Amino acid sequence: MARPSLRRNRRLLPEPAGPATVVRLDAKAEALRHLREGLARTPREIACKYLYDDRGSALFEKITRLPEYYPTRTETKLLRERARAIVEAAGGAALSDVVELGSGAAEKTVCLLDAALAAGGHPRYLAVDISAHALERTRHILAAARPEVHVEPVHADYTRALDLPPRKQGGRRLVLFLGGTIGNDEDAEAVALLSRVREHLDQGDLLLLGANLVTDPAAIHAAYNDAQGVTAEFNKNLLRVVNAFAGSAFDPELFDHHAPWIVEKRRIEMWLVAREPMTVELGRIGGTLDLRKGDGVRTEISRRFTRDEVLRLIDLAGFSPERWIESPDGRFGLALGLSRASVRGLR
Ligand code: SAH
Ligand code: AVI
Repeated sequence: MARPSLRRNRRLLPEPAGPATVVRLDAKAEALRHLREGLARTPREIACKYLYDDRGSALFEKITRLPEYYPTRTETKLLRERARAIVEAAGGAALSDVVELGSGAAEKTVCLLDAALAAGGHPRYLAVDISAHALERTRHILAAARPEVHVEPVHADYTRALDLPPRKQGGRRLVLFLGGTIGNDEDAEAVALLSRVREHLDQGDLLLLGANLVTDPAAIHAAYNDAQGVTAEFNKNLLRVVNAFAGSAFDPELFDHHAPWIVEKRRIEMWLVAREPMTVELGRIGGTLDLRKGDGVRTEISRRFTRDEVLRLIDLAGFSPERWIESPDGRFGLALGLSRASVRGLR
């Protein structure tokens, strides 16, 4: 595959008006720079966090209900069956903060919150997500279903910074990172993120990490190539998000969804592949992107782990493995880690 030309254009961002705007513009300038760098890289890449605008979040929810998409069903069942034991290990009534990264619609979090309430606790729930739509849904669902739980939405990109409200005095914190979202990162990013999480924890606080495990490649492939084409739509929607954000002119209909299982890397990769030669105006990203027919942009990796790989990741980030819970079909695992004083880091 030949590299595309990525000609720079030096159009400037509008001048910042005041301190709050400066922060927002910094974030925007940084995002435009990342997009520019990603499209110039081999392979070309757009970060998967851009999949989740309002429409993308709604499409993801639809994916979780597809017959082919097994991870959500498998993890939900595990959590329902083991919620009591997890909450007991996390302090029972002393569990005062449940923090969830990439909370989505938080549908499966309810069973953990229920177990904490049943143990006599009154946990606050901090839902961290890049999608305002997903956070609003969470607030709605929980306000109706569990009015006794105080929900605090934290609208943030956890790859940039993780600002959490101060913890409640005296209680324990449990951080949830579910859905197998850890598999959307390479090791270095995953360890960096979990290490940042640990900075918000005291010794004895816990992390519950959900991870997709290595299983039958046909089942994995089907989960990302569903018959109804919802995943294809979810993938193409990313180009609409980038257009809206950066003023670029990608035409999603000129791309095919491609999601192969990469055996040697034990991961699905999602790509958008050009159906015909094109030159795309990149708007505020700068310049244009030349693609030939068959050229692709990678939009997500979704890894499958072994148990030992998951335990190693949490260990490197400063969590001592406490418990491993695996689905009977071996497709999904939950690692419960206890926050330690020290981080090993990835060497
Ligand atoms: N935990 C839910 C949702 C998983 S989908 C589940 O298990 O079903 C991944 C979620 O992470 C989405 O809600 C998405 O909006 C959020 N997300 C992805 N990248 C993010 C980032 N960089 N910062 C914050 N949230 C992010
Ligand atoms: C959020 N994440 C764990 C999903 C996954 O399976 O990697 C996102 C997704 N991509 C395509 N389908 C679902």
